[in-house]
Amino acid sequence: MLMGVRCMLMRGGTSKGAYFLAQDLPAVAAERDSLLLSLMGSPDPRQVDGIGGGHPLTSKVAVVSRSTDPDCDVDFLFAQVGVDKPSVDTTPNCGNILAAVGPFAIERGLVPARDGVTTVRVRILNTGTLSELRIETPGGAVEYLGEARIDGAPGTAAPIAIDFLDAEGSVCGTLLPTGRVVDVVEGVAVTLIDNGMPVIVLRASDVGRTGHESRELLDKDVELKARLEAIRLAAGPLMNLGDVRDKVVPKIALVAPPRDGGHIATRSFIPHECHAAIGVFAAVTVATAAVLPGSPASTVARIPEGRVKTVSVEHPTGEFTVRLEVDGTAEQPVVTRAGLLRTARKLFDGTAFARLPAAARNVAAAE
Ligand code: NQM
Repeated sequence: MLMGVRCMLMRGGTSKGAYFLAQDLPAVAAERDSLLLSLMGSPDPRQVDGIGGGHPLTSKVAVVSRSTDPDCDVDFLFAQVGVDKPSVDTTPNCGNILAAVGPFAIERGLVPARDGVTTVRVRILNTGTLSELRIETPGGAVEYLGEARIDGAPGTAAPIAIDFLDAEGSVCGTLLPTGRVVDVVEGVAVTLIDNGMPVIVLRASDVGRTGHESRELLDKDVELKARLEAIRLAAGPLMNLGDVRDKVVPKIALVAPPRDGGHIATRSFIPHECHAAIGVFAAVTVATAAVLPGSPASTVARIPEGRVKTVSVEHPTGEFTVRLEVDGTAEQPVVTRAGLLRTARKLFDGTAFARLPAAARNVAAAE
């Protein structure tokens, strides 16, 4: 038996996902997850029997509802659906999928659109992080087309400005879970940091790479991947994440001196495949690591002066600009707000079909 679920397919930044209203999915997490696995076609490297795109960046889900927090408009639960594993991980944030939550909430009538620009305040349930999205809504309808360009997504589209108000320690509890700017893990100097995403930041040169290699080359680099996974497994408990063998966090960012006019170069792993660009929260977190004096990232970055810093993070398909507002002292800077620009697009709206899980089939048959 097949089960139809109302679903909107959207590009959010450099990712693509299936967007659902929470009320259209089972309330029990285990039932919801088995439904999502079937809808996306997991586990299967090609996700051919579902609507997933066969890659972590296109195997994502957003579950959206009116917020129960009077300070927010909507609640957003992000789910990373495994491609070749039957996993649904709601531990991390996803700032790319977040970008399309604003348009989706307006399209589904959760937030009334103003004539001009509509601000949508989103609480990310995975981590409790608050964000503010500004969506172009001329005449009270979402405008997807426009002139904004983000590297990693083709063409141009209407801009979506996003501000994060409190991303620090989103999953690890504090910005620097070990209390240190530098730790040595498996013989490599790293910063273990979470400003929206738990990330292990290390110099590419410390693992014998330039940090300017292509994504394809790095994805084939079996020796590097084994070394990074050993670092990740050792870092997990230090970051308050426990055994991370089956978790998608922490991610890993190799950093290097900038080469294309930016402030720092990155190659990030999410965590086993090299990202085509860089995740939103990963970019914010790497930029934050780069402003901390003495961190491995600070030794390769060229960070601009001033309290408000516009940091251009280079990645395999271009750059990602993060605006950081920094307080504190020169020795101990504190990032108080992070802002950035994304775009999003509605791709498809309709009904997605899942194979009804065995348990639900029995209930349906008995009715
Ligand atoms: O870091 C990739 C992406 C992401 C997550 C990943 C993201 C983020 O590019 O906020 O956006 O790290 O799996 O969508």
